[in-house]
Amino acid sequence: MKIIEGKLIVTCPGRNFVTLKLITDEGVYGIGDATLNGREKAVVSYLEDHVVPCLIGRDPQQIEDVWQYLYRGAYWRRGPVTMTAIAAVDMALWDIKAKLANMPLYQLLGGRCRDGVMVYGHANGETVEETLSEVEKYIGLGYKAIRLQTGVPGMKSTYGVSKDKMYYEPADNELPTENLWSTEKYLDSLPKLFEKARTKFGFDHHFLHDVHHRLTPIEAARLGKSLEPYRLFWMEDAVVADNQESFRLIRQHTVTPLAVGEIFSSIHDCRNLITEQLIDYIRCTVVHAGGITHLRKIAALADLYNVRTGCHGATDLSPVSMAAALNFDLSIPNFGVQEYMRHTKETDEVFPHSYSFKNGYLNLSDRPGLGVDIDEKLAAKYPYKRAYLPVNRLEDGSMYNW
Ligand code: CS2
Ligand code: MG
Repeated sequence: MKIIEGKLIVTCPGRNFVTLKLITDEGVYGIGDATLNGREKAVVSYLEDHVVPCLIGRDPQQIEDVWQYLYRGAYWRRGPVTMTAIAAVDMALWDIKAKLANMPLYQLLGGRCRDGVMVYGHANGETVEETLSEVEKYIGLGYKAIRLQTGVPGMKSTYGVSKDKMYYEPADNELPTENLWSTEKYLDSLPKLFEKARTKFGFDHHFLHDVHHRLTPIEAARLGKSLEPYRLFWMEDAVVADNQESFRLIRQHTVTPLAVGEIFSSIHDCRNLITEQLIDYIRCTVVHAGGITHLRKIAALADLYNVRTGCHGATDLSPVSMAAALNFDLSIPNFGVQEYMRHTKETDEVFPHSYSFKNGYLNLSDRPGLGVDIDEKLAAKYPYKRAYLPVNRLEDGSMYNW
């Protein structure tokens, strides 16, 4: 069996997605997500110009060998562009293998470890009251876990808080918009949100919060400590993790569980965080951390140190990534939670998929492969539109911290 073609499909049904389709001489094909938010075309070129030519004629069944060939063979290792490109190939190859086996991928990965995948949704509002009424909606929909974000009083806009609710899109402009940030105002206001949330809803639901890398280690330590009475499921991305050592300082001061890793591309980005037990949840994803093959190695290392997974699942991860993540989540022992930011109707139509939400859990059907496809004709109706995430400045105009 041979790979005869590698096609890149770029589409923008509300936001940009890059998909790799690998076609074999026997007609079976596999798809992989290759979307890197705001840097989409860099991955398209990496795949089209440098990876696909090396795949033509290769046996798609040799997944590990292809992974090693692309990772070691390039000489230039790691980094988000490289690892997203490798991830797309890896997902497509697992899709092919599972279709050949006529099984959903999670069966090939060892079978189910759980009945469903607990997911968390995003409740966000400009004010505490607005956020709480969003939380109520999510509880009404059956969610067991909810992320709470609220506007920082006195700041014009806050990342993660938008006017649209169930389907908001963080990459909001063709050039980066600029937000202002005040750590002091944030640290004063956030504990009040969780105090009110626990008073109103009690302790039956998991509550999470994303700091989006805005703090220094000692500020993060203070925040973790002040949130302890509200028993968060996790505090995410409290600091940038360029220095893995930063987490030692946070850890010394608080028992609020810590999550990090959505921007990591390799096991080496989190090796110390895991082996020194400095975090509780690792958020690496299939698409940005080298695919299913590499993510399973990260999860296996994490399992040795009681670190559970909590894969990134924002809207910039396509339904192809979501399907791949769910196969992974179902089959590993140390799964924690899966982020689930819903896609728009247009996106769901371009990527018909076999996962569905019920009572706080996502689940997959028995469809062979990853359980997701791409409608190429429909995809062609939505041309690429440049879009970026916002940037942040402190009130004095500097970009220090993150
Ligand atoms: C966020 C995302 O979902 C999350 O946890 O951090 O909004 C993230 O900033 C984007 O997915 C970046 O592409
Ligand atoms: Mg995040």
